[in-house]
Amino acid sequence: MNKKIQSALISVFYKDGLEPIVKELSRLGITIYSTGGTQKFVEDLGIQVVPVEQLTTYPSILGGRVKTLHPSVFGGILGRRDLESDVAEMAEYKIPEIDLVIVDLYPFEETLAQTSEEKLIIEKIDIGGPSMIRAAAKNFKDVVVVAAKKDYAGLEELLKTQNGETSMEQRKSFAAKAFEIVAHYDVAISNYFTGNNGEYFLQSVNSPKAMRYGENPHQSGTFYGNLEALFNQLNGKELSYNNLVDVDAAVQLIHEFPQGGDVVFAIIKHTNVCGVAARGTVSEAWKEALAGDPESAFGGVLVTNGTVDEATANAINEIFFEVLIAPAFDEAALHILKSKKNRILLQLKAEGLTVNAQTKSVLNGVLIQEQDKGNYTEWKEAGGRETTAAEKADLEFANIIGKHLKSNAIALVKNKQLVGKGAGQTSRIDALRHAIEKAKQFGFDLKGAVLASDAFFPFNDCIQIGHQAGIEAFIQPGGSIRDKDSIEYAQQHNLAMVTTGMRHFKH
Ligand code: 93A
Repeated sequence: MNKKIQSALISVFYKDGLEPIVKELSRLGITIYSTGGTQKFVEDLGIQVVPVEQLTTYPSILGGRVKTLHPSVFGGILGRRDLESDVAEMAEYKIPEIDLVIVDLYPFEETLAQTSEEKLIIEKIDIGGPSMIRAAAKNFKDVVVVAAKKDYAGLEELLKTQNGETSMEQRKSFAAKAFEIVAHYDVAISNYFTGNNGEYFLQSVNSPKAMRYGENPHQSGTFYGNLEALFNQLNGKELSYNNLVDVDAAVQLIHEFPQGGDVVFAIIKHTNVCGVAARGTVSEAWKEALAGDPESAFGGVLVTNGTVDEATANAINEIFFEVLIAPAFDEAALHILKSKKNRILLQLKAEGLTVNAQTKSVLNGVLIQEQDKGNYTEWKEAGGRETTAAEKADLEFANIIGKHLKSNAIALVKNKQLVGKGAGQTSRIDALRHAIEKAKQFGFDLKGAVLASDAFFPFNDCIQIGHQAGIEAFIQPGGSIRDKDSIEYAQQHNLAMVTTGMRHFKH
């Protein structure tokens, strides 16, 4: 329902930006109530103001701690205009309606950044301001609330174009922003009291789950979030902190391979893929994933996008692993896999992964970033020849695997099987050397294998070493100022090279 603003209460800490709004209010003949400093600012513009003291019948007391905290103010904001008993009470106590509340809170965070003196900080905890904001936002059916300077422009526009009228939708949208602002403000205060760890806030937004311990037994650990939406746990002990970290890596990887395409099986160790293969059946994919690095697989987290059948269950039952994740398990497979009561079996729900952001703690704060979605922005054949169809399939596969390995990462793939990888190395050459060594250790001939790199080649050394090992097709983002060194090498030696335009650092 549209409502016309007839009165406004303005109480702002910083007065800048207020002038055009006050002028609009005055033009529209809206009664303005204000607190001390704001009152002076408005009067200085030559505009009439009713001091809030006239409503409260009190002066500002306790050094300004109590200015607006009074039934006449809160009654005027909270009174329901369409409720007979509210209207009657407002008349009885002579409470005027307040249709618009504009507040700019005491700058708590700014003060915190400037001083460590507790007395000064505590005085900057605004009580009246957030209370008025909450009251006005609660009564959005009748009241407009502007709770931060950044919303002044929106209000001004609205006053100009709608002549003081607002729709229910607009008032509700202001209310939503207002609650967000107050929530943020309170979190900053709570962080100050709790020592900046934000733990209390996290507890209030998610249901925390204490872990047995963190990464090591002497570290405590807690998980915040919702696993039930993502998995049905069919067997095994409680997921540990480290399990969860690896399960995350496993699920992020398997999401790259939607069901209905290749059947993929992957083995994850310490967040890195140590074995992965795409095949026609789950049991073949498992066999080839394991063959890629049978040594590392021990104790890993296994994941597939296919249904785990009896043959696969029998095969994987022979090795020790912590967790197996799959969208479905055959009855017979479950029976076999459940033979070990600690073994964690997770049935992955299709749409369960809802969080789009990654968080990481750094110093006194938290970094948040979007997840690394997509694999390449372009497919540019920059080498001495075009890639063959088989190479292209392997390059695409390798590129995805490289994205899920810790930087610096090199993935060597042959026939959609990871045959060697180097991950988490401080130099790209080391990552490649390691990858080649692993491939040789498990008997792979790298002739016809392809190589993916998570970031560009600054020199042509990796191409040379790869070429010497038998690799003839490469995929990398490109973008180095010395790209041409590796491209020229590829052209001179008739090697295929694809540049993707998309780097996949993972630190
Ligand atoms: O100390 S308070 O929490 N007590 C109050 O009753 C109160 N009412 C408004 N602070 C209060 N305010 C805040 O005063 C507003 O949020 C605003 O930041 C500031 C505006 O004061 P002035 O108009 O006197 O500059």
